[in-house]
Amino acid sequence: MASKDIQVPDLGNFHDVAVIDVLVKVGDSVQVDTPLLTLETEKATMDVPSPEAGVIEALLVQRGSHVSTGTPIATVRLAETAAASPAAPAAPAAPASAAAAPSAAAAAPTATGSAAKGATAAAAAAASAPSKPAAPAVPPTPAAVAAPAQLPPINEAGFSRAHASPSVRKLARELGADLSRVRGTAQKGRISAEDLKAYVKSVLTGGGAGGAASSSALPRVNIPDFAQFGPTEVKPLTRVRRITAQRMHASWVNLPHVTQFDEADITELEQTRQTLKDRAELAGIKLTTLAFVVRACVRALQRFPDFNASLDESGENLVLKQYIHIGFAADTPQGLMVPVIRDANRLDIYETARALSELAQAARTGKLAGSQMQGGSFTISSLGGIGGTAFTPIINAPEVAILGVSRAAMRPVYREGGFVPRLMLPLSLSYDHRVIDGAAGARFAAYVASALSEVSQLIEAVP
Ligand code: CAO
Repeated sequence: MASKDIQVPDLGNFHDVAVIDVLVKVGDSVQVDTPLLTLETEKATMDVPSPEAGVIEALLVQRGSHVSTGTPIATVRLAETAAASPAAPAAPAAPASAAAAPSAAAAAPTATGSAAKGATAAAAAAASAPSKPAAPAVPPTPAAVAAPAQLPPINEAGFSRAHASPSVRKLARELGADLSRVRGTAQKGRISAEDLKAYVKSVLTGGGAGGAASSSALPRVNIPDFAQFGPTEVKPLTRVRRITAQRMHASWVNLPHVTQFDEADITELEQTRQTLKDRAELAGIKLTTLAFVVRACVRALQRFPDFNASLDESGENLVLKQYIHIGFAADTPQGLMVPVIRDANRLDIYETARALSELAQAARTGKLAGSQMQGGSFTISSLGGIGGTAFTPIINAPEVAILGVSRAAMRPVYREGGFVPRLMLPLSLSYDHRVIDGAAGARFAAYVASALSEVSQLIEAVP
């Protein structure tokens, strides 16, 4: 009996398409049109059917591989009858759902409810995406007919990041459901088929678009196919960046931010720092401006305890913390990390400086333990070593405030009838306006500025 290599049929302009499922294994008997693989493009999933009948002798791709037109998929030992009449390569199955082409669906608002309309949507998809192959004008599957126009369009970036198995991803494509909106309840937050069905049901029964992303009913940003404008390269976000993105977004949409700007005269502070720096260096300590800022914040948090607090789950109580754990943003090769100096109120200026450099070093070398990034009650984001005159930091929720520090610069300051050169440090305090009033925000920032200008209090021993 002869054997034959089965290849990926013509995929039009699609290249390097992801194999999200391999549907057969070595030894399986297949008929003509038995699905062999499921592929997932940006717009749809599609099954690749076998053009031959026979037995799978070898599999040449695996889940997670990327294939293009002509890539060998499997070797099939041909059944005798089939061997006598070689079949033409089969076209891939139709994209599972017209709704899986969100931009096209949006461009064809009448495309709902019937097979004919579904086909119109598929044609519209082809028309609106000239760089993609035309979607076959075939009636959509029952699932596609059932897919309602009310389901929000698929956000491709979010969909590809969603934690779900290939079969659930496939089902989501068939239903035209955006996985990034579905809350996963399986192990480690994985989205199960039940989660997906519950989400779709909730939307169809008028429960809203559901899911974490849509509970705030935010309009989605439409992501076009950038390749139509020129060459592109896809670079996956690092794990740290993905976590940062999620947290920043959660804070940005949940906390009403106000940023209060102020500036501190650190002329004396810098003179003192220069005199203490060499002594600190002998003890292996790098005494930077930031250590003084941490000390000033400790004093301000002791004076204004509402800034060292969090709203509880109900949003109706303020949890005042009896400890002062100060986080600071550190720029690392892996991305932004926020190590926490525990009990910063118990550390003097040298201990604070040592804690800063040890934690920053651990963060940069990937040696920071998870526990060293937890429990912060207030955060400082210092870009002073880099530059800038001001910025609006995003609060490290559930904390209620964050202090941004920009680069100190010598500036002419008008005092007692004349201009004098002073070293001025720009401060940007962002606070949660649900908890902190504008006047309190201004007082806190002014207090930090004044504490920084009274350096003797920052370097005195901690009781
Ligand atoms: N103005 C002027 N000079 C400053 C300064 C400021 N605001 N802050 C620090 N400097 C000086 C330091 O005093 C030091 O001077 P010397 O060499 O004379 O001692 C020099 O700049 C370098 O300091 P550094 O950056 O090495 O150390 P640091 O303690 O100031 O900061 C750390 C440590 C980890 C915060 C910093 O390295 C870092 O990663 N910054 C980026 C934080 C970030 O990405 N924030 C954005 C987060 S998104 O909101």
